[in-house]
Amino acid sequence: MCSDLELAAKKVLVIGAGISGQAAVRALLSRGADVTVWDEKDHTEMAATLQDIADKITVVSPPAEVNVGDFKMLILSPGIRTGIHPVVTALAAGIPVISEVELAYLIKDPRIEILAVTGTNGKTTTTTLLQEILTAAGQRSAAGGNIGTALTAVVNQMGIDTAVAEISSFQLETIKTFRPHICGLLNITPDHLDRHKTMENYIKIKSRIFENQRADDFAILNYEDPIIARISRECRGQKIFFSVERELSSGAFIRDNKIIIKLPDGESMVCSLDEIKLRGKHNLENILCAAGMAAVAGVEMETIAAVLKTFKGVRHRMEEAATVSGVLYINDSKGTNPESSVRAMESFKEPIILIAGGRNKGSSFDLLARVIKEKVRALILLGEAREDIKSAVMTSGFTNIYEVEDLPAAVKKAHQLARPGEIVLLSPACASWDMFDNYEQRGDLFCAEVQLLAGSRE
Ligand code: UMA
Repeated sequence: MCSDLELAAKKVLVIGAGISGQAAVRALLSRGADVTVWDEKDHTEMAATLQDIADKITVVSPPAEVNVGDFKMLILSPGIRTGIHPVVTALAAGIPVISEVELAYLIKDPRIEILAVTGTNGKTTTTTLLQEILTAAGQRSAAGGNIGTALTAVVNQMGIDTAVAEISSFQLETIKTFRPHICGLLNITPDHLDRHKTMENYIKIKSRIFENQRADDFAILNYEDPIIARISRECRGQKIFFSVERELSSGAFIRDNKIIIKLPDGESMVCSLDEIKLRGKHNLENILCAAGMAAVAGVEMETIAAVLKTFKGVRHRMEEAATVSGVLYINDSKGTNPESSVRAMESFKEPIILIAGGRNKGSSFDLLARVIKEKVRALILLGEAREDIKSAVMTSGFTNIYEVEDLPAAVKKAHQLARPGEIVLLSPACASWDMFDNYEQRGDLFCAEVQLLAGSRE
């Protein structure tokens, strides 16, 4: 649709000057585009992040207006809703509006293969694991997308053959031609409904991961997810299912405590479940998805097994922060929706002191409340959503609740309450955006506070 030549001197408006916007700006500039950046943040703050290219771009933020009609294309950062003023104006005027991920797809060297992972939970673990497997197999790959490095920056770098892309619903909302050769779809449960409004709309957006696939592409799909089972009918690629519950006639599954991959060219045993480091059924799903994608990409079973035996997971996802006075502190700041936090709690047999709360993204806390009743000894709540969680939890009959103002106070409270052998789990079930820039910042602060506790014990 849009080759390098077409971008030369083309007037492009990039909306949002965060990680995605900056990567888009740099990729567009290197192809000769005439770039303007719009952001709600004021100029001075933005100038710092774009300092080295400030003289090559135009930067606009309110109260200054941007004349959308001047542009031939808009590139949206994922955090930008399509309902905001410049986007609505562009759409009404018929100006193409695409996500930064679509831009990455359009500008990439056609030899770079895209392997994409989406789903409500488990994306980062699966993406990271898959990329590590590809690296172990000697493939030149890099991970990008919702994982913290913009996909545009990844495909813009020299010397890679494969981009492993973690893709969010925000990024899929405004794709046009984005077509991963192999995609993995982990699960679909309610999330981001404050933005996507209805579950049906969220499902529709998630299913866009395979909307441009053709018969020679592959989709690795969770057999046990009823929503995925339904939308998989629309998939035109070759469908390969994975299941942690049952043996499948083909695909990735567990038999006699062993991971099996059965593809048209034969069946292989990858490794025994006792040999893998990650805990929890949800992680087994992530493993089957990554292993299935790697197998389809041609990686040998021995290589997949070798990585599975050493892979310990990703930061901020069930990360062991420290053990203090016999209490294990777990940073699961990436638990940004109720289902994710439920999975985290279900991974432990020990009593849990749970720290939860943040910004509600339109979720119901009913299931979370039921699992809290079953698994949690004390609940510490903070952030905007604390009243919503409190009321759901009290309805379930759980009353050992403490409310605090901020995360350091939550860690202190947890330290007072926890007994040796128990778990202190930060798994907020909410976005971080009421108190932090992102979940990484929230997790880092948690780990730092836990380290202070550990230091004071020495
Ligand atoms: N901004 C506006 N107006 C708005 C919203 C944002 O002007 O209405 C501006 C902000 O002032 C800021 C910039 O846009 O300067 C931020 O853009 P952004 O929110 O799209 O964030 P990026 O820094 O570009 O990071 C994004 C993803 N963030 C979101 O989707 C919210 C990152 O995912 C991703 O890693 C990064 O691109 C690189 O691809 C984070 C995330 O929270 C991890 N994702 C959500 C999630 O996982 O639940 C979807």
